[in-house]
Amino acid sequence: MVDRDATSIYEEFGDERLPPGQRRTERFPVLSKSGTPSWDVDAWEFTVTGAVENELSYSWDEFNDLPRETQRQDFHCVTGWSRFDTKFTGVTFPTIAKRAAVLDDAEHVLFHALDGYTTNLPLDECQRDEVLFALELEGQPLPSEHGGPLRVVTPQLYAYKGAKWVTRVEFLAEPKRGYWEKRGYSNTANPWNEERYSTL
Ligand SMILES: Nc1nc2c(c(=O)[nH]1)N[C@H]1C(S)=C(S)[C@@H](COP(=O)(O)O)O[C@H]1N2
Ligand SMILES: [Mo]
Repeated sequence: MVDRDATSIYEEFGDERLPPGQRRTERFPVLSKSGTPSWDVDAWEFTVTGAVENELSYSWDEFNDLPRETQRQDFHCVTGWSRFDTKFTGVTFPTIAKRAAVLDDAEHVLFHALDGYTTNLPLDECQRDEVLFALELEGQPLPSEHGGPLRVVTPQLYAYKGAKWVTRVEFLAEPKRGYWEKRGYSNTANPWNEERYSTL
């Protein structure tokens, strides 16, 4: 059962569901900068910090009590593969942003992860229901190599914008570059415009 079919969002950006220069795969490759970090259910904490009225902190049990939905999404990796019809269950970004009461001067977001990875996005790009903090893949707990226990997915953008093993969301007035954005990958990362590399 899917609450939201997000596989048609490409219609906002292009005529083809498969973005230019991508190959479709049925597999789900793993791409991690430095392997899978370990985590401990008792020590795990998810925090929301920065330009918000309410800084938030959730334990694993508390995060699991948040309202969630199941979506069918496509997944596009900047290295050239796309995986269609992937079922993720999680908490939408707007659900979290609303609880934190994001301040007016917040315009950017930096996601932080257990492996030291970071990735940045404009707030507008995050404030859509398809941006999910995913807890499950195909109805099962998210496998650790794919970012379990919790990852972000951004089906409208290349997948490096979705931090695996996410533990902190930082709201910012000024943009800050994340791990790949500092290393030459695009800040904007729209697959239908082939925004793979930074032009600056
Ligand atoms: N924490 C963290 N998140 C990450 C990465 C990473 O190395 N660390 N890699 C990114 C990249 S480049 C991609 S393509 C996707 C890969 O997700 P997958 O391994 O589930 O396919 O995760 C993204 N999120
Ligand atoms: Mo990637």
